[in-house]
Amino acid sequence: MSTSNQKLENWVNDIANVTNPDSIYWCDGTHDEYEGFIKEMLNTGDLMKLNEESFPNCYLHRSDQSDVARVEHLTFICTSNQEDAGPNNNWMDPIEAHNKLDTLFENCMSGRTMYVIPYCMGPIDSKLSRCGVEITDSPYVVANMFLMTRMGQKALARIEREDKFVKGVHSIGDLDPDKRFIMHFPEEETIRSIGSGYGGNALLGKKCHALRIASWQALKEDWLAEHMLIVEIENPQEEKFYVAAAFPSACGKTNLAMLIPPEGYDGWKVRTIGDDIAWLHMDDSGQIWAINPEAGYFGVVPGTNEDDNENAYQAIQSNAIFTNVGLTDNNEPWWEGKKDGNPTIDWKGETISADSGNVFAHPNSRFTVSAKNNPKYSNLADSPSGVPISAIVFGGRRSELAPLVYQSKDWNHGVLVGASVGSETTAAAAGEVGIVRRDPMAMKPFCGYNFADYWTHWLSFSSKSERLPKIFHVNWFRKNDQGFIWPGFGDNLRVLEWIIKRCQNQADAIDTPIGFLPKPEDIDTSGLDITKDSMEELFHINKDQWLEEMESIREYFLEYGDRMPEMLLDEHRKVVSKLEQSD
Ligand code: GTP
Ligand code: SPV
Ligand code: MN
Repeated sequence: MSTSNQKLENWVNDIANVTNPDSIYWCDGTHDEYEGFIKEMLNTGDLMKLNEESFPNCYLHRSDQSDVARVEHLTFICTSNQEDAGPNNNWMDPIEAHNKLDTLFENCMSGRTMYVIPYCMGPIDSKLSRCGVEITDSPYVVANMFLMTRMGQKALARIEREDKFVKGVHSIGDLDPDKRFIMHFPEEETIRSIGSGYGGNALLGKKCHALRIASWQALKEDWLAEHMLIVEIENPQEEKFYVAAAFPSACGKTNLAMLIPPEGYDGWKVRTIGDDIAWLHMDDSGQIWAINPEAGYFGVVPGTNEDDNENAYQAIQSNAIFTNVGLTDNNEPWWEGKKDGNPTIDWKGETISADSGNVFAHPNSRFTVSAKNNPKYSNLADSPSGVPISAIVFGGRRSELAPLVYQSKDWNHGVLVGASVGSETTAAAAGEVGIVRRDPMAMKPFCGYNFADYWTHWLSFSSKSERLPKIFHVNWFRKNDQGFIWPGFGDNLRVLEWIIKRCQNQADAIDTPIGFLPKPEDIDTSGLDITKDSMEELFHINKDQWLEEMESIREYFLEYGDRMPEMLLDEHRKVVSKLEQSD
């Protein structure tokens, strides 16, 4: 196979001339092809077959031990003007970046096959979808892209029709962390990634294209590319609602997207549209619609079990690729939080004992599965027009401060709520874990341009529509000395219920300086083992702590200088003055 599109053909040849592969292979996206790649990787040792009886068609991949997470310090946005990348991004001059990369990519594929993956982010026949082509020398990347995107012949046909695609080149290089770079050229709509085979660094359709490049395109074309799950919630009256929620990496998106209603919530149905990325577009009537550009999940494995997240657990029983989990004595995958099995080998392949303190799965170990594996997959995930969004929810991992849920006063205040998200860092990115950092809209690692311009773009929607989604903030992670106060997982539906009722004007609220809080009786806690005191603790607003938080947000905003939208600073001042006046 090759292509009738001259631009694509020329580009592939240009890359081949630099990288010098032994051969070029165009992926057609068929199941047979996938099976072929799996077989090849079993031969090379890139994959190991897991217990065929209990985990049919499941495989284990062990990544290089220095290559287990996204690397934000090696991720760059290369715009001609540094200001356009903003203080939120590492920046490199595009000419300097290209020079550096040209040296690194020279002959990097010699002795290897170069795979060409045409892919479509979003339903193949949706006008909201965008195509790309990833060139890679990693069969593991091809197999993951097969499970997670719509790739192959149909995508190529669309690219040939549209004559437009994002260009991504990836090579594992020699996996040397000192020669690892994930570079984005939004003005050229190109991505170059070298030295890592892992997740968001290497599966270029995901964070590199669908967020960093797409957020830039969305700015130019007046839409939004966000780090959001999309969940469908049907109430007992059979009314359906669609909620989009942005939480930082490893803060609960996949879990919320696959939620199972708790006991007592008879008649409620929850289905998944997407678990990580949403593209939001406004129609002529002012309604926001969302598509999930992905077709599969690259999910956090640790903590996945039949009690907390049965849908995800079911989804990974067959046809899954596991990356960096441990193994049991009968060759099943094993991870912390799994209820059964006798683990003996850790993610590095070393035999260790199950003594306390020993960890078998890497904290950022992941599963890759097609979205169709999810028992609660919604067919509307394939709908070309997407789904209408009623509510946007922001959240973070905050052991203190942020209440279980609150609602913004209006859209502009909601933009402040999103821009103010802070969250404790997790293992999803290399670096220290558990430190609160500002992660506006959960997009700190993913916004392909200056956050100040991004907030201005968000604010611009307020004048465009009377039908904007309501904006909320949640925190499942507030702690006391016994650990998490809120049970979380399925019980988060109790909070979503209030959110939906607010969208329908069916629930009251308490007006506070930080936003609208539920009345205590409006969060249904029946059947829950939680005291009234704990509920009060979950909603407690500590004025001094909040004033401190607002001050740290103000200081953060100052980093954005002149580009900072005055409207957002106004929203900030309003909250501070209301806090100061409160008792
Ligand atoms: P990325 O794929 O990195 O973007 O992560 P994500 O936002 O999809 O996070 P995910 O749903 O995979 O959850 C990450 C971790 O948070 C897992 O270990 C979960 O067990 C835990 N978690 C998710 N939801 C809850 C919750 O409601 N309460 C508590 N306490 N933990 C949760
Ligand atoms: C995240 O880190 O937000 C992920 C995993 O979803 S990765 O694909 O590595 O970005
Ligand atoms: Mn993510």
